[in-house]
Amino acid sequence: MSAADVPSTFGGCRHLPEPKREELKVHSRRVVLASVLDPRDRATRGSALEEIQGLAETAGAEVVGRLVQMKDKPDPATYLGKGKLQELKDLVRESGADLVVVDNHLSPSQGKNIEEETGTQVVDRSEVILDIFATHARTYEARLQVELAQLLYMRPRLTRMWTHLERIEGGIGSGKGPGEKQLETDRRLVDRRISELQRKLKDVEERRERVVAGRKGHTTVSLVGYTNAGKSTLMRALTGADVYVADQLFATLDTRTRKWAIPHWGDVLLSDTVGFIKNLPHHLVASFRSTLEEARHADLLLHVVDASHPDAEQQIATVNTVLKDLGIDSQEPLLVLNKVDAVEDRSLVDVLRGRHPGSVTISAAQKMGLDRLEQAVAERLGEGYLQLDVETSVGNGRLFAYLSEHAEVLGKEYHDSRVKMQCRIPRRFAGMLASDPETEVRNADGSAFRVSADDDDEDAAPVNGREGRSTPG
Ligand SMILES: Nc1nc2c(ncn2[C@@H]2O[C@H](COP(=O)(O)OP(=O)(O)OP(=O)(O)O)[C@@H](O)[C@H]2O)c(=O)[nH]1
Ligand SMILES: [Mg+2]
Repeated sequence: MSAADVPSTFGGCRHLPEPKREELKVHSRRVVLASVLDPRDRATRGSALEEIQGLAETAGAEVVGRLVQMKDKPDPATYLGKGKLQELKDLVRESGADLVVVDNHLSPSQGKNIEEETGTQVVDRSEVILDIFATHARTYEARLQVELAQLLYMRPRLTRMWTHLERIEGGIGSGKGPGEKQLETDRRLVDRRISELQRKLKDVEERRERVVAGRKGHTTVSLVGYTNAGKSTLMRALTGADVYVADQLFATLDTRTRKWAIPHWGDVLLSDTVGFIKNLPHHLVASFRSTLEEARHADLLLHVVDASHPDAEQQIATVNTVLKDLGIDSQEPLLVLNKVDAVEDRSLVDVLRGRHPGSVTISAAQKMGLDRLEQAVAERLGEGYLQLDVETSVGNGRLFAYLSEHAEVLGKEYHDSRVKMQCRIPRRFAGMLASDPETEVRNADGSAFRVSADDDDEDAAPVNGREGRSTPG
């Protein structure tokens, strides 16, 4: 097959009737994987192509060849060096491949140059991920997010699609050639669709923000982590939720939330989220902002790690970087070392635990260590709470309303016209209790409760309702 017969991504695409990228690029293709690896990056040398192979196979491809070049930096024009490019061309021919998958981000011109050299269509890592996302998107929201990410990826590549036409048909100094006109039309179409998608997503986001805000009175915990770490398996083990589990990358794209009853603590809402991966296209992360809204507002993040993976440490670092990029790094997540059943050499787990003090080891699949996890979660959640004895008159409706909104009442005793309650309350809401003249507040050990700077929240309504937003009651 010649290059001209192949519907190209980077090079000779003639038609772009719809600014949508609906067709899958990688599915049922025979692919050769190619990667440029920095020789200093010894850690990943052995497993260099494993992740991209997993991605390509999840996207439905058959891998028929692999090629790695050790080089400080990819070639700016052709990605691979000259000799390797020739090798790639031979490999493509010998293996009967019809697609080259490059394990990096390619500039539009790099992609086009490899296509011209090898006579085969080329896609990069981002496009494989986009393909998987497109296949796994189930909800309206996920579909909007994926289409937006696809168009944002495609837009800068439109230019290249038309330059060759320009060369063939564009007149010298005679205004705009057909390629350029077509390009303008396509860009306008793409831009219009991008705005439309952004508008629709904004609506979805606002709806989600309302849902998240509605959970204000509940404690929320979110599962985050590298893709395939076992987040959904853990969600299932803890809540019995019927979430999708698969040995696939990006099995989960939508956030699911379920009730999780933690012994000696109570109910919390647990959310499963989209997994992360290294070199995740930035616009893709941005498109999934609303899905990650739950994680942003969570009281606690559980960072799930596949402890049996040889690159576990690097995956932990990647997840931390993505969380930081998304601005979800105000709290230290609780590290959950999962799949310990699959680790043959236990000393590897000990190394991970040593490097990450406070982490918990579990096997979500075999439901091992879940009680320890629950205990650790209760402890971490408890850090943000105070246990207090609150005594007031039985007619203090405003106080009861305040407690029912912000606290959990663990016990109650009546003495004539007084009532004494044991409460668990987030620190930030505790300060306001002490401001109510009818109420006496003590710590659980009986000592007098004093307000510290941490225990005060400017947003919290005063219990006596004399100023600011008043509590109902
Ligand atoms: N051996 C072992 N396998 C596990 C364990 N937990 C999960 N798995 C397997 O790991 C694979 C991925 O599990 P998922 O729960 O889908 O992973 P995820 O983190 O939700 O993945 P994405 O949604 O793709 O980001 C599945 O094949 C699970 O059966 C475990 O504790 N031990
Ligand atoms: Mg999942």
